[in-house]
Amino acid sequence: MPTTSEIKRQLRAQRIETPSWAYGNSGTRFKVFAQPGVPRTVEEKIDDAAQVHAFTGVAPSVALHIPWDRVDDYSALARYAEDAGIRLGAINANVFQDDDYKLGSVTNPDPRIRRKALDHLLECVDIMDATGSGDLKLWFADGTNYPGQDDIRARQDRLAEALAAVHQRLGGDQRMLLEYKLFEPAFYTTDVPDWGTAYAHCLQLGDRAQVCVDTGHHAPGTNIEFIVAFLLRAGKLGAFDFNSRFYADDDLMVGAADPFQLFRIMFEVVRGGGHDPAAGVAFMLDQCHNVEPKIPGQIRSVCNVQEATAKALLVDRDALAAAQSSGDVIGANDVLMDAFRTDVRPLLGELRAELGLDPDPLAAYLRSGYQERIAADRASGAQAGWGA
Ligand code: AOS
Ligand code: ZN
Ligand code: ZN
Repeated sequence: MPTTSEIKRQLRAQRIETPSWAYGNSGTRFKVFAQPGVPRTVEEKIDDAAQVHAFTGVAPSVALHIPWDRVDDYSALARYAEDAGIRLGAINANVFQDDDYKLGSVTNPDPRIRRKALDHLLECVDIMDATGSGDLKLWFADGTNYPGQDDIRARQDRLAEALAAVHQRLGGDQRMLLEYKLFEPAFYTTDVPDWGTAYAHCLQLGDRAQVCVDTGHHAPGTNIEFIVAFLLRAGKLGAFDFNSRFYADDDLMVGAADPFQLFRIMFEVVRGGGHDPAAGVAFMLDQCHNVEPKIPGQIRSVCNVQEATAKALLVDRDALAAAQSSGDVIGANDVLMDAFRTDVRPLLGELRAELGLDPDPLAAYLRSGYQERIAADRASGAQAGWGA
């Protein structure tokens, strides 16, 4: 059983990255409800992400999305983030929001459009060079809506070709994180629909290619912790896009729908050594706050990831191994459930106090006056939103 100070040491080392797009307005295809104080520029998104870090102490980076966060000078943006107390994290490419991509991006039957998509991915690596970001996150909306619409196998060939060109371009500590998603926007075939497809491509590509597990991207009932255990064992778990879902890719606050699942996932992360920063697993959030306030939504998610991690670290692994090897089915399950049922909020409160933070980050943020200030200061000008 790890000691409290060991658990705290590991929690202090954990890093959770927030996404720039979580701070802008978002919604569904039916309606986007604008909120007061939402950022108008990428710098303002960085300011808001810095608040999440200031109150939680474990969210020191923000992921960018290109072109939503396009600027002229990325090195200057990196300095801006540094001055705000955080750094720029993963670069998320976007090859899904251009009319040209109606029939796909890197898997499009038209070679001109494939070239355009690849050029964007390579441009994202140039941006990484300027920002110092280590991770390129790739999610493809590519797929088809009707049987016969395109050649499923040829699309895999085109995908492999584009991924290889990107892999080839990476240098230094850079890597690519390939994200999969069961469906949406394509409704018949998706070119990277599941972890197996992503894993197979990454395996073929080489060491700089790893899989990103977005927790909202599976069929209902999928055992995500199994996927996590498998990928970690294979050295191919690169990152998480954490969020929660009740139905499909709902992008709700982490741990809101199923805190037990989040615990089970984090237990497999801990079991496989993935919580050790040296393992290089990036814990990112991928959320769209449609009705809840943005910064509080991110703070809540960061705290929920931390809570699940603390519970996972609390599992008495020796007792678990003993129960497992003696075939004590109920005893083994009890060991896991004991940790899940433990209230770790006092432990996290202590940890934050030791870091000089308020034990309750959300309450402290709400008291800080920041929300009122941005609502007043950002009253004019166009707000950033999903897609802008
Ligand atoms: C899309 O469903 C994926 O979750 C992406 O990771 C992400 O939400 C999008 O690319 C925004 O960057
Ligand atoms: Zn995602
Ligand atoms: Zn998604």
